[in-house]
Amino acid sequence: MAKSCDRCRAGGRQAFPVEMTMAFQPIFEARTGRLFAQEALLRGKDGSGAGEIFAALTDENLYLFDQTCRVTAIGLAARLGLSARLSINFMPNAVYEPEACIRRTLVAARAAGIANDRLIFEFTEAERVRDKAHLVRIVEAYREMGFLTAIDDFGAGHAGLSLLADVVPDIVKVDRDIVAGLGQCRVRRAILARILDLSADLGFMVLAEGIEDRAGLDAALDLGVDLVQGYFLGRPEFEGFVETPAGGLGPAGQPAVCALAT
Ligand code: G
Ligand code: MN
Repeated sequence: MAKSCDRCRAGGRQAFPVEMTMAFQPIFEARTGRLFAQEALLRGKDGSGAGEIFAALTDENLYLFDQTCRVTAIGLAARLGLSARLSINFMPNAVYEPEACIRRTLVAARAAGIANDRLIFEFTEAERVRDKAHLVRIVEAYREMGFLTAIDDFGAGHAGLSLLADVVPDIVKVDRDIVAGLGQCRVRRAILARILDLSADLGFMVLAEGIEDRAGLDAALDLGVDLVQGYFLGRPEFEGFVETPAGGLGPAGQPAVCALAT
């Protein structure tokens, strides 16, 4: 507990190589084409990718980094007139005590007029989560606070079935390595279909991420995914929002949204 309080007091000044800001990428409802959420993706204020900032992360500044990302994403999204939900990536290893470490996020969300149930927290196991029980505790605490939760990159690395066995989130984001080439690959379609079977049993929504072409979108819609995200529908927008599926999506002469609703 003392540790988390020290970390909280250390907040304020950021010691990262470039000032942080966000790009936002839209997530759409598959059946209606309506905007479901905007995912906040870290960028440098100078337009650089997040690589330089990630390279400067240490055990000491991880907490401040994670807090800065959340507060930046919430503040900027509100200033841009967020109309849907906001999805934020978080690092389980940067959270010590869920209740203590969430305070700045709650303050930022309240100041921005964003209700807790409009915030989604995406977690993954990019580096093997050091303490699975710790992650489960965080997710349970977040749910009690009314946030939505999502497993990111499901099916890649360590973010797999054993993680799902321990925490059933509101949303499972199926990794783009499975979604890419969905239109041409029977094996990938079979995998996605079984994830959808699981979702019917367990009650989570399935999001296909990394949709890059028409064939991939059609295959995902045919299989019945709930949510879609990817360059084909909308690229991350630097300090801005894309709010309708990208042009050229629908058959000629039809508004793009209609094609998604079929
Ligand atoms: O791990 P996570 O899914 O949060 O990663 C988001 C990253 O994925 C961002 O850097 C974003 O630019 C990238 N991304 C989003 N959509 C696509 C896509 O359709 N194809 C590819 N290759 N990358 C994507
Ligand atoms: Mn993500």
